[in-house]
Amino acid sequence: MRIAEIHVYRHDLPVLDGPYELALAEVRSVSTTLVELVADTGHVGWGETCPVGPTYAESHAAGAVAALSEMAPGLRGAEVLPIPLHRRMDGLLNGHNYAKAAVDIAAHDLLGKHLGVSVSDLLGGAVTDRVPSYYSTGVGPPDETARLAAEKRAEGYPRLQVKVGGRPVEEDIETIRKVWEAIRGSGMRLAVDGNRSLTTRDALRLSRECPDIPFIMEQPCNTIEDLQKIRSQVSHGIYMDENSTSLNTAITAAGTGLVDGFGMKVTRIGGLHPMRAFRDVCAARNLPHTCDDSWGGDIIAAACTHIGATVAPELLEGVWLAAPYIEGHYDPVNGIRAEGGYIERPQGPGLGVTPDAGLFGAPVASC
Ligand code: 0XW
Ligand code: MG
Repeated sequence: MRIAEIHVYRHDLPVLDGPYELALAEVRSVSTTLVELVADTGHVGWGETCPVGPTYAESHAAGAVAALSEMAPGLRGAEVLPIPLHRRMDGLLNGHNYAKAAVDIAAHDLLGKHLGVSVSDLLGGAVTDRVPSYYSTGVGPPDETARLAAEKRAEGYPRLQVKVGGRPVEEDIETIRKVWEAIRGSGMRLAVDGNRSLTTRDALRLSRECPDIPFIMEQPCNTIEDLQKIRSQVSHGIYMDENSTSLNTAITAAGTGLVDGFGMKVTRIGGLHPMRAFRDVCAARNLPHTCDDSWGGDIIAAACTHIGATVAPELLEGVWLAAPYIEGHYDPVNGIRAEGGYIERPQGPGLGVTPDAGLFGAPVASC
């Protein structure tokens, strides 16, 4: 099966009840990029990549469209199999994992439909049909964040991620303390995500002033060197998120014992094919991780759910969805939702979701 046509679409996703506050960004609306691959068999596959604004990671929406437009002509006629496809993409463009990921996801969808199997089967096989999610609060006032934590605990979420940073560390510490009061004893796990924003000084304070609260610190500081600096000085576990920009970086972080786990994004690492290798490296080192993305609609959500369903349950920290912050679904029937804090694995061949392409308007690039 070979690629016959490629279409690229842009679509806006306004943030419901926004903005979503990150330490280094205020997100009111994001622009997602969708890839539609049409095969010579007539099958159609969909992919998506959706940077959460231009400052969260080394990616931005216009960059995704530019990278895909650069690669598209050279992808016509390519075999729809992950290894030759990634080789082809790497021969057309250096880097830009987040754009290549959209093609990789569409290829998995296409291949699954062609073979009549789900994407999780292509990735080795699902071990569950009910995948845990986690809720992410955004940086907010201590009392409001604690109220939200209690609400999400009551809804059934097994894990909460509290965003910190971009303000005095005392307010972050107060927030963590109040959130813990709201969830302690419930079994809900806690991650404190600085999204690169903390100085090592403040990261050390945050850990030292909450010695009794069993959270993990997710990407507290900006660089790998900062993480190395605080590693031996904190008693809390450290997870890497934004710094793990490739399989190579993730292998080093896992192999050298720099981190205790990862917040991993499917598009940052280049798609489901590298994500599968990442999953297996983490399994070999017994390291927990998420399988999610920075933002996006039903396509990215389905991709994250399928890979999440293949992870050893004791190592899966959860699949985060932007769905609670987005109005509507691309697929009005089988759109991906978290209910009671868990996500049903989509059924049917490929990703198991069929977007209403009419939502996306005319393609911004086609060949
Ligand atoms: C919570 N997320 C998965 C969504 C936001 O875009 C940021 C991200 C993270 O963990 O950093
Ligand atoms: Mg994170």
